[in-house]
Amino acid sequence: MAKKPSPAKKPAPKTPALKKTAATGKLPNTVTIHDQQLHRGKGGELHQFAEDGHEVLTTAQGGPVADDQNTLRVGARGPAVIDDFHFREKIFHFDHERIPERVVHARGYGAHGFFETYESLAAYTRADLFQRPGEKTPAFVRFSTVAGNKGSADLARDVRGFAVKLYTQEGNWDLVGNNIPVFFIQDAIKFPDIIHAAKQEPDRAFPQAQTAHDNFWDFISLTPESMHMVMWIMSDRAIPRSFRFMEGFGVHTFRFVNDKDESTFVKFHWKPKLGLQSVVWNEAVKINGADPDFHRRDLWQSIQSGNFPEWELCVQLFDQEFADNFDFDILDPTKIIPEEILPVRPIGRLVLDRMPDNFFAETEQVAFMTQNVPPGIDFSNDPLLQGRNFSYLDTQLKRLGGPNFTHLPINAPKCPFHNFQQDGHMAMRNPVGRTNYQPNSRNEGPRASPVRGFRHFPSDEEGSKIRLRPESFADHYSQARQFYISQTPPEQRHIAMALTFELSKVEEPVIRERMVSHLLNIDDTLASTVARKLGFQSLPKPADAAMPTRQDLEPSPALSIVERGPKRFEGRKLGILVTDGVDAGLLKGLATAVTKDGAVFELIAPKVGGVTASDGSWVAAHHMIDGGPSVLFDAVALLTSAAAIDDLVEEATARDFVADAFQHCKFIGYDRSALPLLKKAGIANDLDEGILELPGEEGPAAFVSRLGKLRVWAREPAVKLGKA
Ligand code: HDD
Repeated sequence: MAKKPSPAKKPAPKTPALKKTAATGKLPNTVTIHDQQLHRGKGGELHQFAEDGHEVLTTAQGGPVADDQNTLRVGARGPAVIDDFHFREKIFHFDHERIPERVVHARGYGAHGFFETYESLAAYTRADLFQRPGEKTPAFVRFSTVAGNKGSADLARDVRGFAVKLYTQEGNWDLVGNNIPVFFIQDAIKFPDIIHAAKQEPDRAFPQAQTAHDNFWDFISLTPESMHMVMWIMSDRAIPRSFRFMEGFGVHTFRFVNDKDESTFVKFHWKPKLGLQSVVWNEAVKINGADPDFHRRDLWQSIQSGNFPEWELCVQLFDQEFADNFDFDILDPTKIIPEEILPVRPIGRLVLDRMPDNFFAETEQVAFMTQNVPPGIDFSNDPLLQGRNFSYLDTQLKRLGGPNFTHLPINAPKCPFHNFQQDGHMAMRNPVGRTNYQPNSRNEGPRASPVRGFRHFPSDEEGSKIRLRPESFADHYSQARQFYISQTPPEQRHIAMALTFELSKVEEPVIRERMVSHLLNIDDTLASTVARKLGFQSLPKPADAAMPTRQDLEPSPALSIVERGPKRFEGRKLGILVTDGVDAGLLKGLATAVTKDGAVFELIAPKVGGVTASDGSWVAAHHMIDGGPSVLFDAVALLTSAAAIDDLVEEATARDFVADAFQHCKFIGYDRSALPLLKKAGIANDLDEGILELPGEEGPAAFVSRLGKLRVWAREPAVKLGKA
């Protein structure tokens, strides 16, 4: 029989000392209740403390809780009883923790920062944030992948969302862009189709966060307008090294409108200060296993360590005459204007310097909407943009549960705002007073202002009401080709490899064939390489094209990541594999050189506790080898010792560490004692210009200065992976 627990000792009830002090007439700052001296907060509230000094745990209603670990039951082994209101509330709240994840861009990560204006753009726009040089506007940015669910891995091959909320003095401006300047479709009515096709297939619910499946390529191969976007997502742009090394694009053509109601077309670009960088596919696959939060961790670590990521906002400005003479329709979101034709102009910088206090409250609940624009920024007739302006409000209502999502601090404007909206679920800002309408004869409340308010650009529009794609949107291949021929040879190889991989996962041969027929309209070599790698016996006929592919478009080097890479190792991470007996001087020299270049390093050792260096000092490690594979680093160094190398060579993960760094074309610095490891990894006979002995003649600084190139692409054709 269960033993009856002895009743808890009750403290003797005491009368609280709540007398007002005679001198001030105020309540005293402390009150004694149940033998405890309680302090009053500013609002007169009493702070209760548990016996160990922590604040007392309470229910959501504020009631102090005596036991949070045992449900109320009859006897020690008996049934639970219904009057356990504390358990009921705790489990009720837990059961309701989730809100619907975003239908696209579910997995994301955000940070706070500011935007700083370089110069007045008053000639082009009346938007307040662009009037004064040096003006700082608070910002929140959310990066995301598109197709995967909230818990998917960061290195999916996918478009990255780049959504920026600027809390301007004239309300929030949301520039909801991507890291790719074009889109799959030209008309918003096709959005549900492309997204259904890209996400996991509905009967089997896989594959997750991948486009490598039949539904996606079926849709794409039947949608020629996607071909330009396909080139981008099969390029390394879709596997960025980090959010910090990505460009962002507003994609659509927008308008700037000035005080005189004159309009200038504008395209927005975000350029990362540290240059562009991506990983290779084999690396991405391994990162997803080693650290599915690789991009999150990178942003977190860089901001927490004070290395604030930064982008310049650049614009391409043009008038109607340019638009009329440009090769393609500026309303078509599957087209770019090459920077070589219309240079970008930097107009300000975005700095991310603070992580959210709470992921859910901020990153999850932030609600971006393309229709959030301040006076001075307006839309073009891009049919994709117009559809987006209609769609985003719905999704926020669904996700956040009611019309008052703008009351959430992350979504509320930071400028004064006044209107007559009231009530609704969870209204947290409630109007006071009698007058909740206008016009009113009490002279109360805010008024609309034709001068200060948003005036839609009064463009002249006319035409019949029809469902018709314009002729000017009909060229689907020319810019796809231009993108492809603008890439360096390794980047072109990666596109062919990506297409081959994705199509190899397609089960229906007819889809593969249809895709290759489109590639024939883009580039013959690309098409035949993919066909050969897929094992085609012969090439299909080129796809029917509404317009022939233009061969006269010049390559645009601005489209290449390699061409736009950094010159320095700044902002990157070196992985240093160390063993007992590591040369203490060399390690110190390397660490100093890396830090001096604005980069960071992490140490990987056989045991995470660390190693004893040559001078007897203890060096703590960040990772054990199994937990710190080389895919997590931009370059690696092998600082071993003759005494420890034999054991290290026996570690399969140590061999992988080196072999992966090699096949991913990374720089490898090594202490002479590490040669047996290079041999075991099968690369001792392939020492190229990226594999450097340390300390080397000029010392570690010279090694670090080489790392700015990031990869040794010349090695790639020698690695099996890269063979075309
Ligand atoms: Fe979208 C989210 C970017 C076309 C409908 N979109 C969403 C996010 C980004 C983009 C970055 C995530 C925002 C966040 O972090 O919360 N979307 C784009 C770009 C597009 C685009 C660059 C083409 C140029 N989107 C697009 C179309 C539609 C939508 C054509 C519908 C007509 N997008 C949505 C949405 C989402 C969304 C369903 C899901 C979650 C959300 O809005 O807040 O409404």
